[in-house]
Amino acid sequence: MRIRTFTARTMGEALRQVRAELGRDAVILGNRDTAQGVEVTAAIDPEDQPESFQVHDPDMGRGDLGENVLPLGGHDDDDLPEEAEHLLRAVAFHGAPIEVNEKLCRRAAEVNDPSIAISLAAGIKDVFRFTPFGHPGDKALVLVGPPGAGKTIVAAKFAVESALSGRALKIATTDIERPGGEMRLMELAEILDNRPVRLSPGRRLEWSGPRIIDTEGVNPFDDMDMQKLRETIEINDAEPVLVLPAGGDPYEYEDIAHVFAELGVTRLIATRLDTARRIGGILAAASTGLGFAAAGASPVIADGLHPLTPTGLARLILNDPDGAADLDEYRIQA
Ligand SMILES: Nc1nc2c(ncn2[C@@H]2O[C@H](COP(=O)(O)OP(=O)(O)OP(=O)(O)O)[C@@H](O)[C@H]2O)c(=O)[nH]1
Ligand SMILES: [Mg+2]
Repeated sequence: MRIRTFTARTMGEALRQVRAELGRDAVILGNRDTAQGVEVTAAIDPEDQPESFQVHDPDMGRGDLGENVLPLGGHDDDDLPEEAEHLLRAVAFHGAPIEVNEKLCRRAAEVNDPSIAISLAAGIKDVFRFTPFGHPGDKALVLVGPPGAGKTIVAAKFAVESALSGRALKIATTDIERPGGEMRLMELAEILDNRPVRLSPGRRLEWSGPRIIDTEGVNPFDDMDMQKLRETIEINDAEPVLVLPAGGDPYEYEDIAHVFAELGVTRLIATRLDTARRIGGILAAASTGLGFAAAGASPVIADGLHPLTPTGLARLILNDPDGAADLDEYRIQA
């Protein structure tokens, strides 16, 4: 299996180059705009390459294919052609930025374990950070993110977890101006006997133990929205945690991650992993440096949150049907 990058003025031109040089079976790993036009990265199993481009001597012809060529499957080129193909297609499917896909596949190729999940997990460890929640400290967490990301459900899941474990956790919400904003939390509070504090944005929650503040959905590109959030974070001396639903546009999510990083966000909770087929957006956001703190894979509050590990993420990327089941085995302790 080989990976090669093509640059051209237009996408059509680049795809013609891919077709001409690698043949019809080439797998497109990704593309990005460049100053010159567009860059497309494609991969091919040498057996599927047109005759004129087949390289029979592994050391010969590599130069012909350019510096960006890399073998997947070891030095005798194709120990695992099927697995390599599966890996490339699975990674490309999610639509993460090309640099991320390339890094994941290069490292996986180096590791070349008989299990592609293990090879991919090694790539994942290199590219992403994993920063699970430890024992609840006295610091406040502020859940931030775009509208509808799952912030309130995450807060509710933490509340349920704390009720189950018997550890006190104060919940507050600044989503008090929008009709119905805090309704779900309030309903839950009745059941849990843990009434959330209605907190005006930019005000301090007077509570010294572990606490979580749910916030209203914001437009990440609106300075006033972000300033209001900044005030809430600063006055509460809190750690902002980004909540992002899987399934969003990778480039949009990269931008969103950068904007929230300016607020002090260093980790994220990925939600809706149960409903999204493509997690390239989440991968793109995390590739900017945000650590994976936890995952949400159900709208049902009682299902709780789950830790995300390199192997779990690898299985999700590989669309392993047992991957989602993996997430169900563990629960975050609030
Ligand atoms: N399937 C699924 N649905 C989820 C998950 N997390 C949240 N949801 C649903 O996503 C929708 C939005 O969730 P909320 O928690 O209200 O999102 P929010 O970020 O608080 O939204 P705003 O406060 O309006 O910004 C709801 O219908 C939730 O039930 C998840 O992990 N899986
Ligand atoms: Mg909400």
